[in-house]
Formats: sequence, C-alpha cells, structure tokens
Amino acid sequence: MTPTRSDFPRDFHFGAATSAYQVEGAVYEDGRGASMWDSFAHHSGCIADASTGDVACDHYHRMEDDVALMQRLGHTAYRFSVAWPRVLPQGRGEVNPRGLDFYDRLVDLLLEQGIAPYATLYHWDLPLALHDQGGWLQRDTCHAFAEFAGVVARRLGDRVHSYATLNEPRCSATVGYLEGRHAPGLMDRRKALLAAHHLLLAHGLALPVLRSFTTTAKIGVVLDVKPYYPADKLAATAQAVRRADGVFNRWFLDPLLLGHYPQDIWEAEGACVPQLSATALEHDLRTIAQPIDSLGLNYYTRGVVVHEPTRPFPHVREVPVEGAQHTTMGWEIYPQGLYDMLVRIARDYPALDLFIAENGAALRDTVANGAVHDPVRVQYLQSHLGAVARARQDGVPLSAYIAWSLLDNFEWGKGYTQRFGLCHVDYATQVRTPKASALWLRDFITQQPAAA
Ligand code: IFM
Repeated sequence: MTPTRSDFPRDFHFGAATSAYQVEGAVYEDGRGASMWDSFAHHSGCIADASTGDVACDHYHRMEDDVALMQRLGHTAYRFSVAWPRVLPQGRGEVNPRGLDFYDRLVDLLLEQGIAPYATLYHWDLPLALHDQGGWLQRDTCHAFAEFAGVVARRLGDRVHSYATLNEPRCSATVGYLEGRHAPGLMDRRKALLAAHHLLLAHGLALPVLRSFTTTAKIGVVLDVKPYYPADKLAATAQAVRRADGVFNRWFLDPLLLGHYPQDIWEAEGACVPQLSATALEHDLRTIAQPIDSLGLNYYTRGVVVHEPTRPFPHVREVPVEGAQHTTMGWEIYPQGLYDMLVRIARDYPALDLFIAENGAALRDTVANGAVHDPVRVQYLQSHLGAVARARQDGVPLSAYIAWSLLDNFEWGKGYTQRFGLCHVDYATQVRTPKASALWLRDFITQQPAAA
C-alpha cells in the first residue's frame, strides 16, 4: 500500500531518533563521567574503523541547530536518550547540574518548536563506575537505574511526552554479554541472561519512580523486534522458528507484558537461566510486569531460518534470501515483516499503545552538488510507513513513526562506516545535509492533509 498522510490521524507523531553516545560527543565536558562505551570504544579493538564517540556529531554543542533542523523537516517528535554519566558521573550519588541542564534546554527548545520529546533513559551508556562494580551482572545496578530515572524525571517531569526506561534490552544483553561485539564485550550465556533479567528488573523498579514525577507522560520501554520465517517446510524448521522467536522476541515481551518468561525457552536454557528461588523470581516478575502506557518497537529486518543442531541454543541458522535487497548492514529490506510483527504483537499482547521508535536503513550515501540522492531510503520509508498504515487500518493501536536516525552517527561496533541518517553528516566539518529521503518525509508529513 502506498501510504498518504491521510492514513494517519492529525495527532500521529512523525520524527526521528538518536542516542546520546552516538551523537553528542563532548565526552570530557561539563562534568560528564565516563561510560562503559567510552572505555570499550577506546580499548577493545572492536570498533570497525577504530573510532570513538568522543566527538560524534557534536550534537552537544549544536543542539539548537539540530532542533531547528528537525523543525524545518516537519518533525513533530524527537526521540533522544539521556546520558546517565552526564547526569550522574559516578552512576549514583552526586548529580551533575550541567548535565541535567543540557536535557532541560533540549526539552524546552523542542516544545517551543512544537516537537514532542520522547526521552529514553538507558541507551547503553552505563556509567563506567557502575560497570567497574559489576554493571548489569549486579542487582544493585537496577536500584541505581531507578535512582537515575528519578533524577531525570524530577527535572523534566510532564514536559516530556514519553519516557522509555530502556532501549533494546535484548541488544544490551545479547550483543554485549553473549556475542561480545558491544560493551562490555563478554561472551557468556549465563551472564547474558542475568544481565537481561537485571535490565528488565531495572525497568520495573524505575516505573513507579517515573510515575511519581509525572501524571501526563506516557511511560514504557523500547524493544527491538524481529520476525522469523521458515526457509522450508520441514517440521524441524518450524521448531527452529519458534525457538528463534522465543530467544529474540518472547524472552523480553513475555516477562514485560505477561509476567513470565516463555516456558519453552526457560526449560531449554537449562542452567543458564538466572538462579533465583521461585519466590524471588515471582517477586521480580511482578515488578517487571507492572503496567506500561506504551511500547516502542524498533524494526529493521526479518530472519529466515533453518534448524542447525551444531550451533549453540537456539540451534538456528539464518539463510540468505535470494533476490532480496539489503542495506549496508547486510539486513534484508522487508516491510511486510513490520506489518506481521505489529499485528502479532497487538494480538498476543492486547490493549497496549504501540509506536515505532526506530526504523531505517544504512546505505552508501554521498553528497554531490550539495544534495544526497538516496532513492532506496525513500522507498524504504514509504514501504515501511505503508506497513504501519496497513496495520493501523487492521486495528493495531499505533501513535507514532520515529525513523532511525536524524543524523548519520556512531554505529557502535561499526563506528562511522554506516550511514543511517535522514541527514548526512560530514564528520570533518559537521555540516548536516538533509538527504532526499528527509525531504520526502518532510513533504509526506507536511504537504498532505491529515485524517480528522
Ligand atoms: O544504531 C542502532 C541504535 O542505537 C539501536 N537500534 C539499532 C540502530 C541501528 O543498528
């Protein structure tokens, strides 16, 4: 379906997202403490182009201009993250007022421009001081996170449209503690599942704290979701699909929204699951599953899989899809997967407001004559907005579409080699050039009538 603005209600938000470490830079300024990503980028040797987030998009110094850019692009929402070590340099205890001032100013500027602030509290930049005490393997980090959430919400309060506790706890736990490609660079299944549990618990502990400082903001969490499909008709493949979905999606959706871990995966993980007494687990799950107002979903691609017994649990292998189009991340472009995922989540976890918190494509973008021609991204945005419009028509409650990303930025282990931005960033000069896709999205948002 080719979407039009009139497929979306007037109050539907359109915008773009970033995260603190990926765009802010200014890592040594105004009292910011170090995060585990500062240390990982500088010392692990795991960043593709040996870069760091030290300067990134220099957004910390260019925030006013970047907000003006969003306004020119017609955005009505901006999703950003608050750098925990900028606000609490040691992770807990003494607050750094200059750090908090930055987000305070950002929120005011957004509101002046009619842009709804969507704040994420944890987008992977754990304060190094807490990492040194065990990070997400330590239960106490969950309490430190709840304190941090309180410090931020006390200051930003009702001015924020929506608070997300965490961005992609799956990615934090799996890529950071099992695959070792992200900070803190560990490769241990037990630790990954423990980190995942603590991240979820941190979310749960933060919820009442956030609620105590706002009556109007929507409070929730952002998950990365990926639908899996069978590569063939074998029964073993169908089971592999179920396991892949269990590990990637249900392991996070079920505890947050149903109050239990998926039984099939819990049993299959055996001794790797968090070692808690039944009473302690039940208590944690009650904390984790407190009601939320909205769930943000990050969607990029799908997985087509077969059963692969030689691989560690979940014993699956993704197979390439012939003829498919891919981004420079190697991710297949598959908008139908977004529709399928939305319909499935609305069916399995009903009565929950959903929004797209990230969706985008990394491509080989270059500036020529002051412009960036990126027809593949235009097509990507159009087809994924079409999937969102179709899901809405079919009854899925969706309130925003937020693209990843406003700017090209530091793509974690891939450094600056991947360009996801609606706006191209020349890292030598920090010049931002809206790509053709940004202008297409601007026209989509502003030049067509909205539904009533
Ligand atoms: O850049 C990341 C972002 O930080 C989290 N979601 C996926 C994006 C693209 O990999």
